[in-house]
Amino acid sequence: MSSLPEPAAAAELVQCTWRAPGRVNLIGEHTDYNDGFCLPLAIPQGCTATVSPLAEPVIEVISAQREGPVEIALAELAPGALADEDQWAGYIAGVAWALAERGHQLSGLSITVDGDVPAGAGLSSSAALECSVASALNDQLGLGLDRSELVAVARQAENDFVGAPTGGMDQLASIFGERGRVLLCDMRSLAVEPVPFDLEAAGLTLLVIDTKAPHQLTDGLYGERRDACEEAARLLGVPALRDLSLEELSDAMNRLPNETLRKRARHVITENDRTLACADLLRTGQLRQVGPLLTASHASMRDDFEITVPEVDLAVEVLLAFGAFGARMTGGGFGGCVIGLMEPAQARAAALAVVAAFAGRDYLEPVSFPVTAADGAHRLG
Ligand code: GAF
Repeated sequence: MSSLPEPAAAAELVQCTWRAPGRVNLIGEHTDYNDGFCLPLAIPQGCTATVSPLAEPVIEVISAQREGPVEIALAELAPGALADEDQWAGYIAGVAWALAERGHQLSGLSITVDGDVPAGAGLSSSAALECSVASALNDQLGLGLDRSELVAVARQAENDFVGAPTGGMDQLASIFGERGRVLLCDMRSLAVEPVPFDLEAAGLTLLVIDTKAPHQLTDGLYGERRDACEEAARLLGVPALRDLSLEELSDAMNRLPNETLRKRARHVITENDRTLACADLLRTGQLRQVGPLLTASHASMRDDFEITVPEVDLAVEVLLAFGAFGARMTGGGFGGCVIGLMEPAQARAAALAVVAAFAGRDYLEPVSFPVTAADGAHRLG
């Protein structure tokens, strides 16, 4: 009688798969939530999300890396709905929630993810998850969202569903990434300028050392840094620290009431300046010359923003001792990864030297790998 397909048959009709990358931030750390500048690159490691329809009004989340599945009724989809052991699914369910919050009609969906960005290493495994899922849902549900809207959806999932008060750089990099380019991101206007970063042509390696020192963005320390920056901006009478130039630094230092606020503000003001200087050098193909800016950025994160840990400081020292043009921690900090810009011939010896130095101090064994600038979110099938 009815010409409608059976639910099970409908569920088999369509599915789509998208991949979105993690990122390395070349420079411009903790500047994004200060309306400032950052210079990330999308990396080859990423997350693949496959979405297919379900007959039942539920979101089913399956991860190749986790026990599961996790199932949430559409009617119950809200921040706080997930049990403690299912929190990992929040980055995925949160995207569906963000779409619903924006008025998009959801139906039952199965979402399967599979990623190879090391979790908790500061390489934005969470943005890779969110952006692959946002892109796949956009496609599957025919929502017609553009890339800027996808960034906003992914960020809403992270900020308001997962509860990590992050600044948006990671989602921008994951969606807008371009092979052979870093992205100069203006985090006030959200304008993105791809800047050439062809490591192979320059005869360089960007080596990542995952120090295995755990890193988390929901443990309060990240939020504390953010609060301090906002407090400094308020006391200095500007909308955000982005509004202060290097020329205004010494006046700002005189006006802030305590050493902690002075250090936090000095990091952000000098980091914005280093990031713009770095983009200027890269525009004219001077890749080696950015090295000292990377190393200065690390010193600023270590001494002023105070977000490094002994493992990352040691890895940076060893990379520099082994001839890196520049080295720094990348990402939110308090652990995670270090990057070193170096000659390919030096990379292997440097990586082995980091392993040896860590073994001597009883740190966990670090893992290293080179990265290149890769494409942002794209459809696989
Ligand atoms: C994390 C956050 F998610 C970003 O928004 C950014 O603040 C970064 O730390 C530090 O630059 O990756």
